[in-house]
Amino acid sequence: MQKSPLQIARGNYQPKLPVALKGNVKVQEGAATESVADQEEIKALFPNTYGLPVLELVKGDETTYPAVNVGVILSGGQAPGGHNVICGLFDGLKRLNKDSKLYGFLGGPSGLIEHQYTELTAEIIDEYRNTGGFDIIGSGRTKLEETWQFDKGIEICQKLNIKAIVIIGGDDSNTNACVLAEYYLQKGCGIQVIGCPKTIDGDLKNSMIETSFGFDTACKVYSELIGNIQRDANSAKKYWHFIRLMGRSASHIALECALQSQPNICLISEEVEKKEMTLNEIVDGIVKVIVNRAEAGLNFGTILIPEGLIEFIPAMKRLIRELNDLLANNEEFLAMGTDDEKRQYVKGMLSPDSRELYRSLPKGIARQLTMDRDPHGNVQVSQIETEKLLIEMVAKKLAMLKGEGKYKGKFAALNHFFGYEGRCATPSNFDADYCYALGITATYLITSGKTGYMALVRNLTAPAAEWVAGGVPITMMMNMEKRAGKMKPVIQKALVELDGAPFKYFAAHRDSWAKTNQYIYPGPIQYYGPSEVCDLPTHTLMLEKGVIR
Ligand code: FBP
Repeated sequence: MQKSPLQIARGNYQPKLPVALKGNVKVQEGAATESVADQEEIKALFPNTYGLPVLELVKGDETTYPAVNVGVILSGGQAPGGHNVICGLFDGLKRLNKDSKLYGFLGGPSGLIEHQYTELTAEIIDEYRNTGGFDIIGSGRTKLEETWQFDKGIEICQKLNIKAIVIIGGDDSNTNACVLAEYYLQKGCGIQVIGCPKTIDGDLKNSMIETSFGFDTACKVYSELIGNIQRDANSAKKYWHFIRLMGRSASHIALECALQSQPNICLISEEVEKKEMTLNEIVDGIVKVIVNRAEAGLNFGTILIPEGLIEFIPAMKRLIRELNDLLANNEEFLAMGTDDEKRQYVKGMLSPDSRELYRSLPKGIARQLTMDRDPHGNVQVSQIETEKLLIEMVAKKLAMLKGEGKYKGKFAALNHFFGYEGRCATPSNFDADYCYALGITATYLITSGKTGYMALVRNLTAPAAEWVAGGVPITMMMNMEKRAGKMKPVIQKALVELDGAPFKYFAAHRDSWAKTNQYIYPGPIQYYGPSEVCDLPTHTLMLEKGVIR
């Protein structure tokens, strides 16, 4: 297979390892833990995995390890660095005992249930070192949550003599990893389950997990593109660019990209919700900036829009909730032939306020709101073209103002959506190093017999050598939330905190970014060169840790 020079060079890159993971390592137990909320309920649901201590990997004595077979699963959306978690796991296992084996379950969690797997050999692993994507074994969104699925997992693990499963996934997949760990303990089948924090969305973080892997690379790719667009906008001086960014519900990606590129506007869904803003108020805010810039002769600019925005507009949220309930397993709706038929049906079923809102939406957006849900029953926000909706509404408002003589500028808009462009990018040094360390860490959690833990690597704003590795009990991150009408134990999703340092920094600067051009052009990810160019973590992390202010 032909490779680019960068592919070849990255294949030879040796991820930087924390000192704690070099040489002989032992697991040190810290204090017992509690879940972040709803302690009694979580304890009752997880009698065997609740209250476990936080773990830290420290220098240990020379030990011999028996060979162990491990299975690995990639779950959910792609995130740069996934391959390196697997490479770290493979190298870690082989380092401790060359007879250990790593099996990859194919196509995500369904591979475990359907017994689709492959043994990952050194030859395969070497092809994927420091590469983006999840193609080494594929990923999927099947939810692992029913006992028959867990039992199918036992069957294949017994057949392959697998002692531990590593699930690389987001908050929902890690919640399910913990349910699986608990079930296997209750059954006494001797299969451990370890999770790893993955998602470009950046919403799997808390007091123990500083960031999920993939967020760094994805944001750097999007920020490069935004910077390039800003340079173009500032050169041509004729377009407003409406740029929607992936990230599902949370606005971490949009916020991080704003911090890296300083656009004229960046909407933050969490703020929209807090201020209970309507769609019209959001549009008015954008129009105000456009009118002001036009008065200064600047008929161009950039606007970042988090993909989950519309779910945070209270009236929209109500409409989406009604649609979720209405469309769940609705055979009648699915059988309808035309979009018009479906639209009429939906209108007939909604409450008066939601009906009014639904009717006011452009047909395309209304149709997107009724498209297939994801396996968790959520609207697939990546399919909803909010940027086009905003362009249409802003254009209308500006035309009205023009008619009234209140706007004399020119408005030409272009829309963009950045998501899939960044999810499989070659991992930045940060993600390559972080993920490899997570994989090695998972190895030690397995060899020390732990289960129900998430691999943990902390102190990430320091040089990689000083990173701290260990494990956090997944139950510690859980609370009870309503999902599909039922209270369930889940890992708390981290949304943008409006009193957190990243948002505060943005809020303190956004007015001046709106008025004048203070664009930053981050340029492409650099893999080789000075550390201050190549190894920097995200602005979000550096602001959160007080490394920058
Ligand atoms: P995960 O939460 O599984 O990591 O997925 C992240 C994500 O890229 C979201 O940002 C996006 O909304 C979604 O996946 C898109 O899903 P799909 O890959 O199914 O189109």
